[in-house]
Amino acid sequence: MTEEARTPWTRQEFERKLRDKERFYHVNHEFHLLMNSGKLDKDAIQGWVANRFYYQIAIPVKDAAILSNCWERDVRREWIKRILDHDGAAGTEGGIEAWLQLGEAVELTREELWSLRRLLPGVRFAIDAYVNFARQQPWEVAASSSLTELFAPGIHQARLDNWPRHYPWIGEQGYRYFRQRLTEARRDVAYGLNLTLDYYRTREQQERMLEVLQFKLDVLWTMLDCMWMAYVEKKPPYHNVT
Ligand code: AHQ
Repeated sequence: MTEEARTPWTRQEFERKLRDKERFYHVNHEFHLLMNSGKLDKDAIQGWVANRFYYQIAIPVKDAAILSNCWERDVRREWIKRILDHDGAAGTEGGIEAWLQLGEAVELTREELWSLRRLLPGVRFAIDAYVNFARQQPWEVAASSSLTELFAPGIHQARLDNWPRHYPWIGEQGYRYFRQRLTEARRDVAYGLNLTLDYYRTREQQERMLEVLQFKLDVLWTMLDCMWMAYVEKKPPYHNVT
């Protein structure tokens, strides 16, 4: 191996390598391209909201898994904010409640979301893989896998910009989650990026982080592959044998 290939990237080079993975972010998946150009039908929008509900309720469990492996009080004091952002805390209802309101805004009931009746097997497997990754990996590695949110502010803004004119039937209360996530994601990324740039020191560790980020990008992309089959191709699992 050449000397260059063993030399650690500078913080700036390392951050650039992370950000260079943006093209793999699921905002570029054809399901999102159809969504943000108004080409999904109501069933597809409802299916996306119902399947993403499982992701939303999994995030606090994932973050609690990270906390359970972390012995650093200062890190826990910061990371616990992510759980409260979703579960709610004194005076704020939280992101899960906001997503339930998104469900009602697309004409699903809260009971339907909680029932997980619409949850596709492949979406469940992808999300469970992410939760189990957080349980099994060192807390720093699991924490750094949240950095797909480097690319998230744009995706929430795209929904706020495009949905009202493409999907006028969606109730106004449905946009609350995306608005609050814009600020929360930026705070989370600032902390998660700094932690990541500090933790991965050697070139080998830095290359490993690129693999960790790709794993999480794969989780998000695979979720939409499953939703494409079910809600665009109209070929959900077992469609031809039931
Ligand atoms: O709403 C999202 C959210 O709360 C989180 C937490 C974070 C993590 O810990 O992995 N990732 C994430 C994401 C959220 N929304 C997704 C979307 O497309 O609406 C994006 C997703 C992410 O980028 O990982």
